Amino acid sequence: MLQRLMHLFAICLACSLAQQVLAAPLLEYTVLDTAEHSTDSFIQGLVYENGLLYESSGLYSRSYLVVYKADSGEEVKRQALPSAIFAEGLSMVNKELFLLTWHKGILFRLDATTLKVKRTTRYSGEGWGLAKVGQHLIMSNGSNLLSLRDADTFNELKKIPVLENNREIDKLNELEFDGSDLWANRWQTHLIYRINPRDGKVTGKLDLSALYPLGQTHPRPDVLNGIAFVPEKNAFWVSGKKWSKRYLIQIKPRAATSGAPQENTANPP
Ligand SMILES: [Ca+2]
Repeated sequence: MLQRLMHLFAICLACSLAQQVLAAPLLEYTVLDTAEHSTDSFIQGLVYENGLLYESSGLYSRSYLVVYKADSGEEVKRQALPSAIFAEGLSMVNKELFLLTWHKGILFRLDATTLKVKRTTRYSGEGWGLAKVGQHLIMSNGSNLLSLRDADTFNELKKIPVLENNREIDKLNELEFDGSDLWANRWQTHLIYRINPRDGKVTGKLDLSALYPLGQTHPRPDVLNGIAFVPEKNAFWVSGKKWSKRYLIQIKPRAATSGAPQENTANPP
């Protein structure tokens, strides 16, 4: 009996070690800049274009869009959204903002300058994150299945399962594309996954637990959210729901090893 248990233990240990070896590498990063971020913002989507950050903030009766200068934080434009919607992911296609809603199944398409709604499109299921990937859009819905969509009609073209060493990575939330890789944060964690958008394979991950504003108590900071790629600096602005800061981070090219990532608090995506 003892011999059998020892054998079983050895198998479990070997499997555990194999999983660690085969897991996507933990990426290192450098903080290039730190700026103020509104603690009113239940940040969902974050998009950068030509020096401006476009941010969507969620919650019913409190959802809004805001545009501000990335360097100074100076507000350029703000638009409250209908009280019945819970704003979610945000992306930009040809000067038009695409905004998802959590449960309504409505995609809002807004003029990126005036923030006025130009038209709406329906989709099925929940809306979480959104990013422009080449000529298409990729949308998350809280599962491990990303949805590749036509950027004009918003029709689904295919589903992309996200896998890390054959393990499904679900709760994928805010998305960002940097020209070659797709980045997705996993809701309720401090992790951002680097994903090959063609096959859904995880090729690396970032643990941003060190950026969580532990010293901030009023209001209590919620989860990591919001990723916006800045091509001029080859870096990303990242922040979180009700965080008082946003951070410009640059990924270091080499991989590193580290301990297990931390989980965080629960709230809507
Ligand atoms: Ca984004």
